[in-house]
Amino acid sequence: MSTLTDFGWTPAKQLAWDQLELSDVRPARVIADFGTSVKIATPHIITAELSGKLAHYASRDETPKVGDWVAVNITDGGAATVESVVLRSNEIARKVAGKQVLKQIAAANVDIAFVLLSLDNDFSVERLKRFLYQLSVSNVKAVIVLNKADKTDDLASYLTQLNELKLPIVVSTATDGSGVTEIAGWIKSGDTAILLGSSGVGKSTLTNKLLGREAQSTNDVRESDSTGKHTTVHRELFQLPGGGMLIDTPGIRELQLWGTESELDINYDDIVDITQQCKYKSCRHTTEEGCAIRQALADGSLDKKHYANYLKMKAELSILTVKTTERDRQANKRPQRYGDKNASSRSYDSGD
Ligand SMILES: Nc1nc2c(ncn2[C@@H]2O[C@H](COP(=O)(O)OP(=O)(O)O)[C@@H](O)[C@H]2O)c(=O)[nH]1
Ligand SMILES: [Mg+2]
Ligand SMILES: [Zn+2]
Repeated sequence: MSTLTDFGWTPAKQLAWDQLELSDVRPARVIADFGTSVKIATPHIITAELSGKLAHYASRDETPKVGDWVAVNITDGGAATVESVVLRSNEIARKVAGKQVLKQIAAANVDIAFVLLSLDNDFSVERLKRFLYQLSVSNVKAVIVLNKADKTDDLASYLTQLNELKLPIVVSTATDGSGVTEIAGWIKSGDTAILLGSSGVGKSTLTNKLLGREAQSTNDVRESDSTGKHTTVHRELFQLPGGGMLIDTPGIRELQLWGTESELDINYDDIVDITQQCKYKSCRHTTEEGCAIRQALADGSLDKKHYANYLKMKAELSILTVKTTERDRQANKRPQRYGDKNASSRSYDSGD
C-alpha cells in the first residue's frame, strides 16, 4: 500500500497544510496533467477534474502541473475535484515557443534535474547553459548526463568543455544500462527528479531503465507506429523502485528563457566580477578605455564563447522584461473580463 509519503509528502508539508485550514479537502499530488483534468495520487491513483474556478478563471500559472500538491474534494460518490494548488515550492518554467509572452510550467516541486546531452551531434554547451539558467532560477539542483557514451571514443574532449561548470557529470549509455545506477544514486528517497534535454537524447530510454519497466515509449517505438502519428507524451511522475520519483518530459526543441537579467548575473558572477574592474561605472564594454572585459577577452582570461553566450542570454532576458512589462501595462488598461487571461492558453502542454 502506497502512502502520500511515497509521493514526497513530509511532516513539514503536513504542518504547512494544517496551517492553511482548508475544509472539505485533502492533499494529493498531481502525477499527470491533461488540461482540465489531472491524474492524482491521494495516494490512490484517481482522475480529478479541475474546479470551475481553476479551469476558467485561474491564469495558466495557477493551474495544477505535474508534481504539484493540490487540495482535492472527494464526494461520497467518489467524484474528485481539484480546488486549488497548494505548497508549490518551485516550478520549472520557460517561455512558450513563438511570439506569445507567456510562462509555461513543465513541472512543480522538483528537487533535482538531470540535463541530458547525447554524445553525438546533439552536444551543445550553449544549450546546456540555457537549461542550467532555468534550473538556477527555480533553485533546482542540476546534474549533467552525457548519454550515448557508446557513440564516441573521445569522451575526454566533451568533459573538458564542461569543466568550467563545476557540476556533477554522469556518463551513461541508457540502452545498455551503464551509468543508470549512478544516476539513481543521485535521487534521494522522497525526492522528485526530472529529466530534461532535447528530443532524442535518451530521456525515455533512461526512464525505463530507472523504473525497470517499459513505462514510456521511446523514439524507436514511435517511428514504427503504424499510424505514423507522433503520439503526445504527457509529462508523468513515476515512482522509482528506490523511493524517489521521476518525471520524464517531451523533448524541447528550443528552450526559451523565462526569468530576469539579475538572475542571469547570479549565474555569471565571474563576468560580473570583471565588469566591476572597468574604469567607468557606466562602461558598455565596447570601446571604452580601461574596460576590464575587453582586457580579459584580449588576454584570454575571459573565454570569448562564454562571454558571447552570456550576452545573448542577457539580451533575450532584457527583451522578455520589456515585453512582459508592456503586456502587464496593456492588461491593466483593458477592463478586466474574467476568463480573458486564459482564453488562448488551452492547448499548451504538448511540448514541442
Ligand atoms: N546508441 C545509443 N542510443 C541510445 C542511447 N539512449 C537512447 N538511445 C536511442 O536514442 C533514441 C531516442 O531515445 P529516447 O529515449 O526516445 O529519447 P527522448 O526523446 O529523449 O526520450 C532511441 O532510438 C533510443 O534507443 C544510448 O545510450 N546509446
Ligand atoms: Mg521521450
Ligand atoms: Zn567595460
